[in-house]
Amino acid sequence: MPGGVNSPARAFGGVGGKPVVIQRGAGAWLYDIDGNRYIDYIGSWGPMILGHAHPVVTEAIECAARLGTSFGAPTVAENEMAELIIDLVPSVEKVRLVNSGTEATMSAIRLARGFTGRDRIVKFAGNYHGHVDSLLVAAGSSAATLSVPNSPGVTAGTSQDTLILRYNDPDGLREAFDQHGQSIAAIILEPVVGNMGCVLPTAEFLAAARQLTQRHGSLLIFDEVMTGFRVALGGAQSLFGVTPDLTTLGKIVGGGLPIAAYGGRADVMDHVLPAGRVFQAGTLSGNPLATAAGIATLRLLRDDPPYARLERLGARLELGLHRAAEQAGIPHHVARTGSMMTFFFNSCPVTDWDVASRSDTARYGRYFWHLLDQGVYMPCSQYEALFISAAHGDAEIDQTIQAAQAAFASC
Ligand code: KE4
Repeated sequence: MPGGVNSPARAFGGVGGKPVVIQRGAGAWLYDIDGNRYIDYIGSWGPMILGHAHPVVTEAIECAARLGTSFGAPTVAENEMAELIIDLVPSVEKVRLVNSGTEATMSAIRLARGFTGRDRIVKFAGNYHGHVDSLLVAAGSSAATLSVPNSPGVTAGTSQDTLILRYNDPDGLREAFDQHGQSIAAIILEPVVGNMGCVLPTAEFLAAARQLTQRHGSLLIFDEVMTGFRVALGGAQSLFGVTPDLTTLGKIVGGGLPIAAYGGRADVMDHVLPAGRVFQAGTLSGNPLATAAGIATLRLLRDDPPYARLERLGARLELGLHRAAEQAGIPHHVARTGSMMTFFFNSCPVTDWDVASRSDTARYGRYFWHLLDQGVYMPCSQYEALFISAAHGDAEIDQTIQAAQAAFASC
C-alpha cells in the first residue's frame, strides 16, 4: 500500500516517525498490536462520538449482517435513516445517502451547478472537503499537512472554476460576489473548520455567506461532514442559526461505517436523478450494515444527548492544556467548539489559514510524541482537530492534562 496506509492523514507525515498499528478500540481507548493502550482523541477523525465498540451499535451491525450485507435494492432502513437525518438537521428536507464525505461534497457541488446552471464554486483556504478534484486546491487536512494544496493530477480545467478565498473574510467574499456573483453556483464552507485545526467562524462571516448567496441566486453549502451531530445534535447550523441550502454529512452519521449524505431544500434535491437530471449513483449507497450503525448512533444521540457532558469535558481539557502551557511559558492558542478542539503552537488567535500556517508544526510533533509515549493519542497533525467522545470521563481528561504538563516541560 502506498506509504503503508489507506489514507495519508494516518501516515504521521505531520509529526514524523511511524504510525502505531491499532488492534482494537473500546470506549475512549485504543489498543495497538504491541499491547500498548492510548486515550484516543482522534476518534477515527470524528465518527466515534459514542466511543469505540459501543454495544448497541455493535449489536445493530451484527443483526443486520445476519440478514445479508447488500442488496442493491431499496430497504426500509434507508428510509428510517433518511427520516432521522431530516428530523435532526434543520435545513434538510430531502436527502441522498452516499458512501463517503468526499462523495457527498462532490455530489453537492455537481447538484449546485446543475440547479443554478452556473460553473463557479467558492471555497476557503484551509477548508478540506475530501479529495474532490475541483475542491482539492488550497485544501486543509492532510493536504495542508503534506503541503500538497494543488495535488498532481488535478487539471487546470477542473480547478479553473474554483475561487479560493480567505476564511472569516466577509469583505473578500463581498468583492468576489461583486465581481463574479452571476457566475457563482455555490459557496462551500466548513461552518466550524476542523481541517486547518479547529477554527471558529465569525457571525459576520456566516451572515455574509448567507446574504450574498441569497442575493445572487447562488447556493450556500455547509460541509458538516465533521460538525454534523458533533458540535450539536443539529450540527453547526443549529448552533449558529444559519440555514444553508445544502448540507453534507459524514463520519458520525455512519457510526464508524462508510456512509455519508447530502441533503437540503426539496426544490434543489428534486434535481437529483431519478427525480431530476443531475446524475449521481452508488452500488453500496444506503448499505444495510452502514444504515444499521448510523440509525443506532443517531437514535442514541437523539434519545440521550451527550452534548452537555461533552461541553463540560471539553472545557476542562481546554483549561487544563491552557494552564499547563502558560506554566511552561509556551505561546499557544486553543480553539474549541464542544468536543472538537485544537491546541495551536501559535501566539496569535487562529482565524484563517494564513495565521494557522504559521504554527510551530515541529513543536507540535514533539508534543505529539511526548503524549503518545505517555499513552495519549492526539491527532497526528497540527492541522487536525481532536475529538472527545461520550466514553471519555474525568479520569481520561486528568491523565491527559498531566501528560501534557510533562510534554510541555520538554518540547
Ligand atoms: P471522507 O471522504 O474522508 O469520508 O470525508 C471527506 C471530508 C469532507 N469534509 C470534511 C469537513 C472533512 O473533514 C472530511 C474528511 N476529514 C479528514 C480529517 N480531517 C478525514 C481523514 C482522512 O482523510 O483520513
